[in-house]
Amino acid sequence: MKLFFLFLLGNVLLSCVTRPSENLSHNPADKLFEQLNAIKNNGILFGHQDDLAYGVHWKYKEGRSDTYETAGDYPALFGWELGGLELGHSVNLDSVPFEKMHEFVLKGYQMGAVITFSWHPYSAVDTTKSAWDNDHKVVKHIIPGGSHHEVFKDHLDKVAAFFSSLRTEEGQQIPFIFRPWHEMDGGWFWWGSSLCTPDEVKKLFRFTIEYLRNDKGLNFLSAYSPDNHFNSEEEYLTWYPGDDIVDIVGMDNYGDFRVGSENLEAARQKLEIVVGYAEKTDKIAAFTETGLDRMTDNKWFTQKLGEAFPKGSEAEKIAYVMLWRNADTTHFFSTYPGHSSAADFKKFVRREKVWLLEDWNRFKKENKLE
Ligand code: BMA
Repeated sequence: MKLFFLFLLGNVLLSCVTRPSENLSHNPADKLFEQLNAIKNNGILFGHQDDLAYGVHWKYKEGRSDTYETAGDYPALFGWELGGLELGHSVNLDSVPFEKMHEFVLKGYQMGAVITFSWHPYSAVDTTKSAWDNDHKVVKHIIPGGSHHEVFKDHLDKVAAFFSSLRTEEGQQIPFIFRPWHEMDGGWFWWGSSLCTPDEVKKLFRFTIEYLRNDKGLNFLSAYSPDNHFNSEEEYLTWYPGDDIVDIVGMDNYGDFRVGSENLEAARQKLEIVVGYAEKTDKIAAFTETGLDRMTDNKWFTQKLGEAFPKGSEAEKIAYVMLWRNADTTHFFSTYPGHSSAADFKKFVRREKVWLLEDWNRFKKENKLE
């Protein structure tokens, strides 16, 4: 009898900490939200842009990954870039063929990883101008009512077609995060603070998400990610398009990690603003982009990056941190095998709450989140 009660008690306790898979949403994007939401306080996914496509000394070699070859496991999140897709190009602005990206996305999803997309689109007003054109106003011409709104819609149609093609063999839509109009608080993009008003950016963001969701029937998570130019929640929300549009609140931040002028305390406080807002509004908080170009600090991972979300801090409630791409020896933001920061990277990803793919998959399995 005693044993029976113990058994019952055990089951009751277990049902409190785990949730049966049947309770998970059937909609892939909602399920991804539930998975990411469950990480809060438990772990932080390590992500890397273009990780499966190329690394510092290689390109398009099946199974290769600078992260895997340095630390023995793949990232738990893969970032991909869409720039060029809107013009019908077959390769993105970093020469990644969209056909290959399609394969990598499928593969990453099958491995259990989270997929996120950034977008550095060409201007719909003058398609010879890249995302970094900060001399010509674009946003006011492409939002509803603008002279180039229809051209912009055509660009979005191309993005929608690509997103819609991301399906498993059974035809199920692969869930993903879309993070458009990032770093709008900086002055380097045509959608940045030097060329448009917060209201115009909000309109652009809203139109983009609503068009893809309502007109194109796509289901995905959206992410809002200004750069680091804010010191309060109010400033953080300057460009925010609305709680009904956004699922993930994030921040890109390279500036507070620049060697010689680091401000890790500021980086932590900004992450805490993001986490605080996510907590209030039931969103997911994330560190959407960071890294150190050429990784000129061998202890950067544990002593700089890790210090922006120290153990036990509120900042540690972010669901993921994504490092920018490893293009070649002159332009790389993470580590690679043989690099002088490799040992420190291994140490960083061994930190209890920093998760590569195996940790993430184990967590999902143990908590019936698959
Ligand atoms: C930037 C750099 C560029 C790249 C762009 C889009 O930060 O890495 O080389 O073209 O991102 O991926």
